[in-house]
Formats: sequence, structure tokens, C-alpha cells
Amino acid sequence: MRIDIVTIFPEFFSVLDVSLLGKARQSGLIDLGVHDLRDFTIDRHRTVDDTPYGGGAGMVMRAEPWGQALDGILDASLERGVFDPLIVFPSPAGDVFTQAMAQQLSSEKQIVFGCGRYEGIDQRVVEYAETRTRVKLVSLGDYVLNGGEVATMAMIEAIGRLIPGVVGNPASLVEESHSSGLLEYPAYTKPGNWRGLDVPPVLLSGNHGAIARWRLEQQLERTRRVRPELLPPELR
Ligand code: JD8
Repeated sequence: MRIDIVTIFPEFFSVLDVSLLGKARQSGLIDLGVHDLRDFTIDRHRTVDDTPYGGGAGMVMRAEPWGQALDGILDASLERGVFDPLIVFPSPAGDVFTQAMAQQLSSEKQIVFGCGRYEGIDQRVVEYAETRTRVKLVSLGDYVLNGGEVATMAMIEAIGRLIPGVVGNPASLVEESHSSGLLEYPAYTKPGNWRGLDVPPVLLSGNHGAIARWRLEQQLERTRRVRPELLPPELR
């Protein structure tokens, strides 16, 4: 997968050089391009924002730098034979990001993340982008962030780890929270007793059937207690 990020804070994404995603980039599973929006301005102050039409507090991101940045990325995609990359604009007004969406997006050839700041991006950028390719507004959740970078980082991690070969043991993806529709069971490791707290005896029994049943019961109990809406009505 090719991932492009447009942002006024390119240094924010240096963390993508390390850990699992860093390894995925070294092995060629993920190809990453981070683009500084200010590189697409033409004034000496590299201005990316301006006052909002209609008045109001704050500033709005100007359309032209975005138009130049997205055209450059999309034209480069065409040269690589990718004709319909997906542009994702993180936005509080977007569809809420879920594991199902991460799974769906993990099969994309190319995703371009457009990280807004200030009060947002001139709406005509979204309208223009829709004339060139597929566009999706996605929200990380029902709370307000200061820009799209944190959401983009979270989405890249959630999507990237689902790309075949990125996670060493694919079986570990199956039992995770949300992948099975249930929250995950509690995990334990040595020592057997830690500060007077024991590991549940069933996990020491060697009885794999009993262990599997205990883990499923834990998943159902935890999901019923914390996120009942994830369960079908008959299991709530
Ligand atoms: C992109 C600018 C800040 C948003 C005035 C605060 C996502 N789940 C989420 N919450 N917030 C965002 C998000 C916030 C953004 C931008 C995403 C670009 N802001 C603006 C509108 C109100 N400020 C998000 N994904």
C-alpha cells in the first residue's frame, strides 16, 4: 500500500519510521510519502490560512495550496498506474472510524490523508478532490481534536497492521478486541502470583478446551459490561 500524508506538521509523522510500521516500510509492504502543505504555497510567508467568509473566529485553510498538493500526488499516482487512490480527510463531520472500516481500507492500493488544521479546509477542496478521485471524510470519534494528524496516525496504525505480512503472527489479529465483534479477554503472564494476585487457575490447567471457554466467557462478560451495544440483543 502507498500512503501519502499532506500536513503542515510533517515532523509529526517521524514516528512512522519506527516499530511495526517502520519495519513494514523497510520491507516494502508500505510506501509512505509525507508532504508539507507549505511547500505548495507561492508567497514568501508560505501562507496556508486566511479569514473565513461570513466572519467568525479562527482561520480557514486556503484552497490553492491543497489543490497544488493533491494534484501533484494524484498526477504521480497516474504515472505509477494507480488511477483511483482514496483521499481521506479526517473530520469531526466524517463517518466514525471502526475496525470494519480499517479492514475495508486495508485493501486499498493508495490512501492520501489530508490533515486539516485551524477551523478546517476550504470546502471547495473536498469538492475539487471529488472531481478527481474517491473521497471519504472520517472521524476518529465524538470528541474535538485540533487537527487531522492524530486521527491520521491512528488510522494508519489500525489499517497498516491489517496488511498481510505487517503483523508477524496473523492469528493474533483474530482474537483482538473488535475484530471478532467482542472485546478481548484479560491477558496474564509470569509470575503466577504477583503482589498477592493470582493468575486464574484455568489458565494454568493445560486444558485448552476449558481455557477457550473461559476466554469466550470473559469476552462476553466484558463486552456486555462495557460495550453492550456491540452484542446482538439476545446476548446483552
Ligand atoms: C480535522 C481542524 C480542528 C475542528 C474547530 C477545533 C477527526 N474525531 C475528530 N475530532 N476532531 C477532528 C478533527 C479536527 C480538526 C481537523 C479533524 C481540522 N480541526 C477544528 C472543527 C472545530 N476546530 C477529528 N478525525
